[in-house]
Amino acid sequence: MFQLYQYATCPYCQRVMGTMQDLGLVENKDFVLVEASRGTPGRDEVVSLGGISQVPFLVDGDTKMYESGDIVAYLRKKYS
Ligand SMILES: N[C@@H](CCC(=O)N[C@@H](CS)C(=O)NCC(=O)O)C(=O)O
Repeated sequence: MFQLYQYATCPYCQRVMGTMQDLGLVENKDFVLVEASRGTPGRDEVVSLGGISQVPFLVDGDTKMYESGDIVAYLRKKYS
């Protein structure tokens, strides 16, 4: 199960979540969404885990990734 740090109105997050939907991934089975708009504990976790205050941010075990395009490619490769 991977974690996606995101917030609803972020277009880059929406792009990643659209891909997750296309791939048929199921919340709380395949992934957990973590609210990470500015000023939230989730955003603090993003900075502490990845070093940059930016979303979307994916954590899948030891894999930590920013950049929606990279995340989309990673998920398509893993789940297609
Ligand atoms: N190139 C990045 C852009 C991501 C990005 O700009 N995310 C915005 C939110 S939509 C962000 O985290 N901005 C910094 C902030 O909210 O503090 C991607 O494709 O993921």
